[in-house]
Amino acid sequence: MNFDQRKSALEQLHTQLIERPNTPVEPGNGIYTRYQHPILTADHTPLFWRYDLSEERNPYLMERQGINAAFNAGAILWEGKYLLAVRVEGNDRKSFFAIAESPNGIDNFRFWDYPITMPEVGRDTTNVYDMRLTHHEDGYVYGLFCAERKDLDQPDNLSAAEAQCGIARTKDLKTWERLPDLITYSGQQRNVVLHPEFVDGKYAMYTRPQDGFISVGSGGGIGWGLSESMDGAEIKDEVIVDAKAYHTIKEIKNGQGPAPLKTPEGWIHLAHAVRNTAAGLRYVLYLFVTEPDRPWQIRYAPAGHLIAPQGAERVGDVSNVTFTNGWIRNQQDEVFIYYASSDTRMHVATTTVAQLLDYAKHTPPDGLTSGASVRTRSALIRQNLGA
Ligand code: M1P
Repeated sequence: MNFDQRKSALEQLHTQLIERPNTPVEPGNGIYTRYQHPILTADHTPLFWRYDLSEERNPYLMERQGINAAFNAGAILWEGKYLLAVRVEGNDRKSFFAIAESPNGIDNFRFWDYPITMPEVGRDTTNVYDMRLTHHEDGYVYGLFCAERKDLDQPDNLSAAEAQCGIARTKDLKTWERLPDLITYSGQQRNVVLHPEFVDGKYAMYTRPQDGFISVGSGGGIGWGLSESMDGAEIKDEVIVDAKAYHTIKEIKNGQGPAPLKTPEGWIHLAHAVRNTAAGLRYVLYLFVTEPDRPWQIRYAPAGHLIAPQGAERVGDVSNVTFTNGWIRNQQDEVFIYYASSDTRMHVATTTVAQLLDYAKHTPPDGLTSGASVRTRSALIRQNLGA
């Protein structure tokens, strides 16, 4: 193939991939509907991000700056479009954020021409990832994300890093104002999410205190705290909303997904939970509902996972992982759950506010023993068999 033939073959494949319709996988489990294809992969990124398209400079039409993965996306409904703030990871292992837009939320996701240029504050960030978007009632869209830097106290340990919560805000999703990182008194922070409303006149955040970079140590659980401001945000006191627990899906750690959805029956939360196995960590998604006036108090906590990696989702750069930091509720109260599989690609599952509340209210909570699980299952069987 000569240069022009290769270029047009690449363009054709790329267009086919982006315009490929996504079809629901029926009948599903009644809680949500999965879709046949991932909605975003590394191959969805524009060719002009990866190739030098000049024959003079790049006669072999080589990929000059490869993309490794597109995953862990924040989400927002913006001017009628479904927008994802995607964690795009280059072959150099560095992540950055880029907006991809779809007319219907399930297919035809197309990246904007340029990734987000995120300003720096303080010491330069080595890596940024997992942005949660919150359209706050103060008028700004906030992006809270993990800001990772080398741990300077351990110069000889090249894996020693520090995770803190980076904060940026925007009014158009194009130009971002970086604000100082969140200050807490819990060592490190990942999975911090801004609540969309003021609470007692203050900004409220879900946190995830942790002792180290990977291991949460004695920290962990989804925390909650208030800050007077987002420009110099500081949480002095954290309370735990949802603790990790022995022999549950969240035995090792857990973390808030996107900002919760407000309903008259409470705030619907989506989160990830991690447990250890002989094959390594297993990440699943779960749901809980907190009280309408006290978003830090759990009202309904269905047992177990809502979404776990299935089939091809189970394999990737970090296998056996589902992770979420974005969902969209549209004007019809349909909910688009955006989740990543195995730190590699993005998927969507669709449902409604009504279905999620029904699931939360009617799925038994975790009884914490096999005996308790048999009792709730036998009650269901008796109802169905009429005995
Ligand atoms: O590799 C799985 C996930 O690991 C981390 O999440 P957490 O701190 O909650 O365990 C993050 O690096 C996340 O991006 C990643 O998907």
